[in-house]
Amino acid sequence: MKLSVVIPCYNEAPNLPALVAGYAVVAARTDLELILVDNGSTDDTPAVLAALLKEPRYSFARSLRVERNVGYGHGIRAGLAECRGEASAFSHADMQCRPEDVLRGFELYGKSGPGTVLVKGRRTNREGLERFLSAGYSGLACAALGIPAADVNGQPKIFPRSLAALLAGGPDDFALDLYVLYRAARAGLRVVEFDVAFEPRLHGESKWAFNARAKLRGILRFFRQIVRIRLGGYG
Ligand SMILES: Nc1nc2c(ncn2[C@@H]2O[C@H](COP(=O)(O)OP(=O)(O)OP(=O)(O)O)[C@@H](O)[C@H]2O)c(=O)[nH]1
Ligand SMILES: [Mg+2]
Repeated sequence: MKLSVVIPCYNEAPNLPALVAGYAVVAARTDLELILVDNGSTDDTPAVLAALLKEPRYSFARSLRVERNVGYGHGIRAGLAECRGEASAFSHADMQCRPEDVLRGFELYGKSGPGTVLVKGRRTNREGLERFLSAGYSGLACAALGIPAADVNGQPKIFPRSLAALLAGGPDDFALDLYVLYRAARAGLRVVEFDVAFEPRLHGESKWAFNARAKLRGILRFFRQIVRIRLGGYG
C-alpha cells in the first residue's frame, strides 16, 4: 500500500456518492486506500456509507465511525491512526477539494523525496474578503511558527505516515491544519505547495461558517490557536 487518504465527514451524506466515485478514479491509477471517518454525523451518513461500501468497485475504501463529534482535527487523527500506507493524506468531504488533486500531490510527493517532504495544496482561486482573510491568517501563522507555506488551509496534505505520531495531543478543531505543518517543519520535513482550485461546496452548508457570527467566532479561534501552538500548548 502506497497511500492512505483520510476524509473526515461531518453530516456530508449528499456529497458522499460523488466523493467516493471521485476517489475510485484516483484508486484506479495508484495504490490507495480511502478511510472515510464518519465524524459523529447525525444525518444519513452511516446508511449512505454502508450502502456505498458494499459495492465491489469501492473495495479500496472503508469507514470508521467516531461516535461523538469532537471536531475536525479529532476526526482526522482517528483516521490517521488506521492508515497502512507508506504515505498518509487528508482532505475534505464536500467536494471543494478535487480527488484528482490527491493524485497530483502524490506524484509531486514521489518526485520531491518521499519521506522528507509534506506536500500540500495552495488555493489559487479565492477572491475578495476570503482571499484577504486567508492570506492574512496564513501569513501571520506561518511567520509566527516558522512554517514555509503560503496557504495553511489548502488541501490535500500528503506526508510520511510517521508524522501522525507527532500529532497526538494536537488540536481537535480546524487548527490541526496548522499544527500538522508546524510539526512537519519542526521534524525537518520540507513543505512543498502546489496550486489547486477550491470549488464551491457540492451540497449542504458550511459546517463552521454557517452564519456571520459563527464565521467571526471561527476566525477568532483560528488566531487564538496560533498563540496556543506558539506557546507550546500542544507540545
Ligand atoms: N466543522 C466541522 N467540519 C468537519 C468536522 N469533521 C469533518 N469535517 C469536514 O471538514 C470539511 C471542512 O468543513 P467545511 O464546513 O466545509 O469548512 P469550509 O470548507 O471552510 O467551509 P465551506 O467553504 O463553507 O464549505 C468538510 O468536509 C466537513 O465535513 C467537524 O467536526 N466539524
Ligand atoms: Mg468546505
